Amino acid sequence: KNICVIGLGYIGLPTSIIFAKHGFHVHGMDVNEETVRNLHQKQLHIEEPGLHEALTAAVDSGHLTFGTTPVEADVFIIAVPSPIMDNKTADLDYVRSATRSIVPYVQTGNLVVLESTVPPRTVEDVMLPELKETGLAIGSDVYVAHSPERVIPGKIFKELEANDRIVGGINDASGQRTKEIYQSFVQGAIHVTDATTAEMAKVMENTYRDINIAFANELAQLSEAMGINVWEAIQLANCHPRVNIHQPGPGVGGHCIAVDPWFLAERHPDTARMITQARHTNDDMPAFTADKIWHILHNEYQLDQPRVALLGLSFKGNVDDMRESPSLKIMEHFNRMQIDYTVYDPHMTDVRVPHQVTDLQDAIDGASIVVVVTDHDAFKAYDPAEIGQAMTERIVLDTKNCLHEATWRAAGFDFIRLGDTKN
Ligand code: SAJ
Repeated sequence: KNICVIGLGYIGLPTSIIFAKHGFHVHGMDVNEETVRNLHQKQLHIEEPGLHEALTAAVDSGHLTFGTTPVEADVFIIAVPSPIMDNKTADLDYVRSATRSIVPYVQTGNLVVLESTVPPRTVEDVMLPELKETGLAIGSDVYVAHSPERVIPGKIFKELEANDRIVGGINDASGQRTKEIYQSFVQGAIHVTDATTAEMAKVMENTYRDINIAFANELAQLSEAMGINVWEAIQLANCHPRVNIHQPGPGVGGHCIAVDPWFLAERHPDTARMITQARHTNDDMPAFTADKIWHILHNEYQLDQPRVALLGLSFKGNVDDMRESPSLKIMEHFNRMQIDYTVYDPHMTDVRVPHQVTDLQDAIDGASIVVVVTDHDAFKAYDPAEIGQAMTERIVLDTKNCLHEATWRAAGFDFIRLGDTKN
């Protein structure tokens, strides 16, 4: 069978590769000409373990081609962005235009699958009206389904195969046909339902995480006020067989968990009260973190001309993605509070980020405090004795509870943790 994948980002590209690996002829298309030009030369625009090798193998096998327009195929898979707009409603223009772009190519017997995460009812209310333009009977000539991606960046290939998959058809025939396609590589169970329930289930997963993280962040703030180490307390509470509290931190980043809850809240804000509150709680964490740093510098240590070495730019450990990163928001607060800083990330540099240095040494030279906001493995491996030598003071703030406290203390550091005022 032939598959045409629309959108070659974090989801579309690995999905194209995995279908190609399992014997399908896949044509991946993206409207970004540079992306396609690079892929022709087997060059990547994203970082993901195993991606380059897998891309090379798929292209060399002759099963994977790329272009900037769709082609005729048996199956169309849409994996385009569905971001949030400033008014906290979903921007569905990419989904709409991707659907529109395949209309001239869709023929009787074809299947169209949406993988992008979207507000419930998007397949029914946004995609189907576009697909009607094919003039074909929707549901009997053309089959349509939502099969949301659920993979975590950093482990995409593993999770594509291992995770259970939800398939939501606009009717039974659409669901069954979609299941058959994904069965080629999914080792987890494939659960078939209707399109709107599938959309809801996917958004619920990320909202569950967001609410649970907001709860942890609230507990961190309460713990600071009460002289408790929240990390220790959470660990103890999680010993209970039915408790699984998530981890606090400087905020929730990424393009999924910080976005998808709004897809539930947008049409019914008065009902989605807990969801909306959790979003605000998590969105307030960068300000809470920046305030804490200001307090450390000016009230606790009363430093003359303090400078912060901010470690971490990407939104989570070991990835090179800074979308919605708490680090960016903390820097905005630093600018407003006139806190002097440099930022360093071993996984990424971005010309749009001011005060970014490409060398650890430049970040710590003359710094008064090291603040870790991303739990990169590289940071855990640092030698605090060496770092301390370059600094004017030895203060470290660990917002992710990822550093080894005893080692830093042994190197003469005052060790401060977010959510911890014990002792
Ligand atoms: N975070 C915390 N505390 C935690 C867990 C995470 O503060 O206990 C923060 C992280 O530091 C990060 C953010 O939340 O800033 C999100 O990170 P993540 O690793 O939890 O999730 P994502 O956004 O990379 O991927 C999520 C995953 N969803 C779930 O785990 C339910 C992934 O499976 C989805 O495919 C992905 O969203 C998506 O595309 O929707």
